[in-house]
Amino acid sequence: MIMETRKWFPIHGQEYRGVPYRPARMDREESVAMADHLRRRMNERRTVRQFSTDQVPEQVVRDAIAVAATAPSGAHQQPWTFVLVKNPEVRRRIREAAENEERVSYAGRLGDEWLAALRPLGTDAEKPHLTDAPYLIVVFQQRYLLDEDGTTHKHYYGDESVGIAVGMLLTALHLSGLAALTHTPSPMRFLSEVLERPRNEKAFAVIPVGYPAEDCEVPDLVRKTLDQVLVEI
Ligand code: IYR
Repeated sequence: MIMETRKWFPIHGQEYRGVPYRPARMDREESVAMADHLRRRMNERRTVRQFSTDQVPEQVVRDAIAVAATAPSGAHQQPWTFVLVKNPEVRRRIREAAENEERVSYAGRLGDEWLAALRPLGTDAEKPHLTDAPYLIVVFQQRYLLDEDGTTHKHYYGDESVGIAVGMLLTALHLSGLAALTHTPSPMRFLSEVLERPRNEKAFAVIPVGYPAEDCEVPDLVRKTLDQVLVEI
């Protein structure tokens, strides 16, 4: 038997090679019911900033990352790295560095208009979720591909690709019963240092994952209605 080793990425410049794709068509009722179910379930998702320190099943977190890694990406370059941080000491260092940046941000670096936009969320420079939540998923964007021999290849639509992957990650975590926060301390360069990432990667978001604290509150916000976001032509 010939064992074919498939590379994770076509050799640069490889010609197109198609394989059949024939997913079974879902029947109409099943499709409508699933869409309605997902809409309701996803409407229950809230960004959580107060986490319980309770452990969550690691397999659920790993599977959610595997879901994110199925995201479509520019030229199928899959320009993402997910760093799963469980170590309390590393989480403590991330919290300390993030709070140092956030203090400067909230003290005025963000500017009055931005601070006013954040007021309804009730956020501040204190980031206890970074040490309370049992996991941090730090998502890095590979700005370019760095080969083992040091050659680089341009990545296309990196922001969009990683944004889509993060959306899928948040969806998978929520549907698996876990709470998350999309945290973007700025600037995020300290994450590359603390987590010793290579020079082609830049931090995209820090996502604490866990269960909401027993006394968790979320801001009293409303979502736009479908009418407000959908234009039909
Ligand atoms: N990065 C800061 C500020 C912040 C910015 C936005 I835009 C938010 O939606 C929420 C917070 C922080 O994490 O507090």
